[in-house]
Amino acid sequence: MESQYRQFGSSDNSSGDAEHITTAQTGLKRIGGGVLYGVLVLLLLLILLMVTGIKFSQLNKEITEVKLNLERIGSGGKTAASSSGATTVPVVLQKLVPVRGACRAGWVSHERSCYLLSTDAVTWSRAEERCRALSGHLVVLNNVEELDYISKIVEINFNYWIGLVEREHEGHWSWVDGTDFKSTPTFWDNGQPDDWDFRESGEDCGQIHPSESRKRKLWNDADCNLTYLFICESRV
Ligand SMILES: [Ca+2]
Ligand SMILES: [Ca+2]
Repeated sequence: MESQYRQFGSSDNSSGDAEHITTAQTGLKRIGGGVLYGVLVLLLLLILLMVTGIKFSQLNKEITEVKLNLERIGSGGKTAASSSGATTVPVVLQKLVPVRGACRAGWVSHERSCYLLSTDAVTWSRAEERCRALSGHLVVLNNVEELDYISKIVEINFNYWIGLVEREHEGHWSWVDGTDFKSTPTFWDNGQPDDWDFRESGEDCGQIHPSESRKRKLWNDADCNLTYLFICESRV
């Protein structure tokens, strides 16, 4: 009886050990499963973050395009601010075939200046460097006649950098050749300069806007690090 009891007891112990081992193994499996699950969740989160990041940068780009298009449409039919602060009806112009005159090959002549229209898009600084390397500077629009001439010879659908830059502090615009900004009329487009804060580095460089029809180009302040075509000017 005692031996039976012992036998029974011993058999009960070994079954208990087996159960402990099985429970421990199940526990380990669960922990292993949990870790694997955690790693998978982390991986999924990483992929999600990467996809969201890519989507956000695409969205950023698209918003920029939409904003530019809105500005373009806005400038297409609305009145524009003139130097006197009054509003004027957009001036429609005839396309002009530019002539070389006394200028170097590739440049076109108007009054006492020569102009070069770039065929590639670069940042504002690079554009000014390129003009200086050619003994000129980004175009300085001294008067409305010069702006109208430029408006007649550029491609109407593109933006072009001009020699206008905001240096020292916000709101202090200057011409690259040292011409006093206060001495020249201004042709900011409606609502410009807006130093659009969507751009990380603000908008400190001047350009002329594209438009749907050939008319007097108006100015916009843009992010200097974006790339656009540009216009150089040099004396005859
Ligand atoms: Ca000029
Ligand atoms: Ca702007």
